[in-house]
Amino acid sequence: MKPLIGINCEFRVKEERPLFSPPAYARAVSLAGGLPVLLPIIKDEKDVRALISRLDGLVLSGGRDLDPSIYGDKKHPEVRLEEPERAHFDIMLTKAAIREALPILAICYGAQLVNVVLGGTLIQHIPDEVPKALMHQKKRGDTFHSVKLVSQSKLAGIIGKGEIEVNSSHHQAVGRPGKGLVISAKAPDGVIEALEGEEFLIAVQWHPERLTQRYEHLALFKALIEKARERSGQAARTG
Ligand SMILES: [Mn+2]
Repeated sequence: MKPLIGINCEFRVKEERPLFSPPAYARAVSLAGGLPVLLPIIKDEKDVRALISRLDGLVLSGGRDLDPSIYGDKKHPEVRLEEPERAHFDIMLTKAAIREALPILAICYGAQLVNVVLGGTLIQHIPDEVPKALMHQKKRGDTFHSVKLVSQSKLAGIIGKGEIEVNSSHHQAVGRPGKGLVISAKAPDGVIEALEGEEFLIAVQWHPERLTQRYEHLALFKALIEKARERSGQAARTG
């Protein structure tokens, strides 16, 4: 059986179709051998935990900005807040997934979400807080910057290289890493581009789902699905 991989959705209450997921996430999960399923916004915490117990892995997708009050900061004028309903659900989902050691691949806002849930902080607006910062805020296309992977990190093991080219579509970044998280990649300007934690928790600031034609980016999804498959096999034997 293919492992079941949950993907959280974007949510824009004022739009005609408020709940949606850019197709690249589900496509990347499928390409890597997983069965993708989009997750709606659920308000009941018990139901969120029940949902997590049915999944074999999780992709935390991109989004807007988290409320800086969560990590004890005042809001920068460039901050564009995520819908509170989505942020609330995402925080419950992430906490439950980490508690259950569900394999997680966290992307962009998803990486920032994981960091904040584990008590870390964010840089709210890179151009104002990082001296001589690169341009990280390209929306689309093939604009890249390089990232250096920390040797011996899980990420470097998955990717099999010390340096790769990534896309970049973020104006925020990880500040202080949360509890149990270590830095696994940085951009040349020092911006943290990836974190990793215990079990399988890989968080990247770039968008590997848009770069699956390059094996080093598809490799992140393949690693997630491999872990999810191992975990579901163990559950089947013990449960
Ligand atoms: Mn970047």
